[in-house]
Formats: sequence, structure tokens, C-alpha cells
Amino acid sequence: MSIVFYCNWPNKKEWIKGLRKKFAKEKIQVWPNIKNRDEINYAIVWKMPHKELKKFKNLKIIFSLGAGVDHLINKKDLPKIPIVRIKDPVMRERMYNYVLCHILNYQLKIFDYLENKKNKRWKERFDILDNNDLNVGILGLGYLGGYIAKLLKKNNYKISGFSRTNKTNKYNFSTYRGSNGLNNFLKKLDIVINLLPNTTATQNFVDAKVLKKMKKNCLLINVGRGSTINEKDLIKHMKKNKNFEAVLDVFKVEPLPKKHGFWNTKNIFITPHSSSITNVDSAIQQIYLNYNVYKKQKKIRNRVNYLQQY
Ligand code: OXD
Repeated sequence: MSIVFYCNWPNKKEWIKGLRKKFAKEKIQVWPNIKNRDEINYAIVWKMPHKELKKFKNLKIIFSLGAGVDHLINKKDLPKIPIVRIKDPVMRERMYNYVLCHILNYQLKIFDYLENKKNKRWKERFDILDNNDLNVGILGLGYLGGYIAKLLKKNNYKISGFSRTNKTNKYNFSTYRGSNGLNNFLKKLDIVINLLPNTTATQNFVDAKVLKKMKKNCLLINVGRGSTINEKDLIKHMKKNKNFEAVLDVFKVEPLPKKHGFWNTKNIFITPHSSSITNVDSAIQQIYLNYNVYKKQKKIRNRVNYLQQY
């Protein structure tokens, strides 16, 4: 029995060291140095090329190194075995910090001061918005979205949420679903936080029609998946609506190609998929726990639902 590890993140060595320490009694085989393919029963991976992953014929479980599993789920070339995702409190705190930072930038107009500094201009602002002036909507109320919504609500923002399933009894703020629900949800929002996962149903979800329903000076933050936004529609929308702003952390193609229109679109702020980087220690701790629960009790924690695709 052994475990295969694959990722190509810059902190890969830290992962290998941490995994070897935690799984001291198990054999970790780091791709491409595989000694015995057939003895591998578990994979701990992030975006492993499928042609490599599928060579492990005796795999029982795949542990994703991140919250998202779109690199693994429902792929014709992969076996339909259980997939376990990370549900890490540290990651959701990181995501919350990122989102809050961009809400505050927008709310306090911090970028204007950057411009003013370039021009040595001293210009006070008296039109500052307070937290309870802002309607903030969370698109996707899962593990991360639900947490962000609750904390923002505690901080006095006016919160509402949109989700695939009915969440009315779960939260102390309004929740919406369905296409009528979406209209009512979007029309009053100052800030839309998109946390939709990549599924067949969410492809290009935020398109021209949906963008039109948002306020003309809305801030759109995308920390879900790039596939959920129709990128061409967003560029067109932003050219027409000069006060619309977007903060984008995820993209259809990553790294974002040099020729991509987003780079030159005014009011788009870009970060390289780093709103919630997986924390090595807490993730390893969690994978180890889930692995042991499976080995001792045959229970699979944080198992992904193949039908829902997340
Ligand atoms: C994740 C991610 O899914 O970082 O965890 O995108």
C-alpha cells in the first residue's frame, strides 16, 4: 500500500516534507518517481495529468489538494472512485480576508488615493459609505460562501445570498434561488461575490443578461471559478458601464494569457488565483484525519457528490 503525490505548486517541497512527516508509517511516492504503480491505493493531487493518474489501477480514493474538484470530477478518462475535497477553516478565513479587503477598497475608494498620490494631490473624501450602506450578495452559499456571508453580516453589511438549493432556514439573511430569485437578488446589490463552483450548470452563468441585471456601478468579485463568467460579455459590459468594477482571481485559462482583454480593461483588478491558497499544515492535518477515518471506519469524510459536481 502506498500513496502517490502530485502538484506543481512552487511550495511543492514543503508539501512533500509535511506529508512524509505526517504519514510517517506510509510510503509516499512522489510523481514521477514511482517505484511500484500497482501498490498505490491513494492519491493526494492537484491537477495531475489524467493520463498519469489513470495509470494507477488500484486507486481507492483521490484527495484533492484544494476546495475545488473540477480538475477531477466526471472526467471520462478517470475512474469514478471517491474524491475527497479540502474543507479547511484556514482556507475560508483566507478567502474572507481577500473578499473583505476588496470590499473595503471599493467602499473607502482606496485606489483613488493611489492616483492622487501619483499627482501629489491632497483631496479628502466626505462621501464615505458605511458598512450598513452596502448591499452585498453572495452567489453560492457553500462552505466558503456561507462562512463569508455570516462574517460580513456580523460586520453590519446588508447581506443576501443566492444558491441552487433552498437555504431559507439556514441563515439569518434573505436567500434566493431560481431565475426570478436571481433578478430580485441582483437588482439591489452594490457588491456581488461570486463563489460558484465549476459545474455543467454554472458554465458562463454570469453572462451579458446577468450582468445587465446588476447595478451599473456594482463591484463584482470572482473568487469561484473562471468558467462561471462569460469573459467576453464582461469586457463588453465594462466598456459600456464605466463605473462597473471587477476583482478577478480566477480565469478560464490560467495563467491569464498576455493577450487577454482583461489586462487592458479599466476597473478590472487581477490577482493570480491566490485568494485562498491551500495552507500546507492544516490541509495535511485534514487529509491525514480523513485518511485514518477511512482506514479505521471505512467512512469517507468531505466526499464529493458526483451528481452535484462539488
Ligand atoms: C481551490 C482553489 O479549489 O484554490 O482550493 O482553487
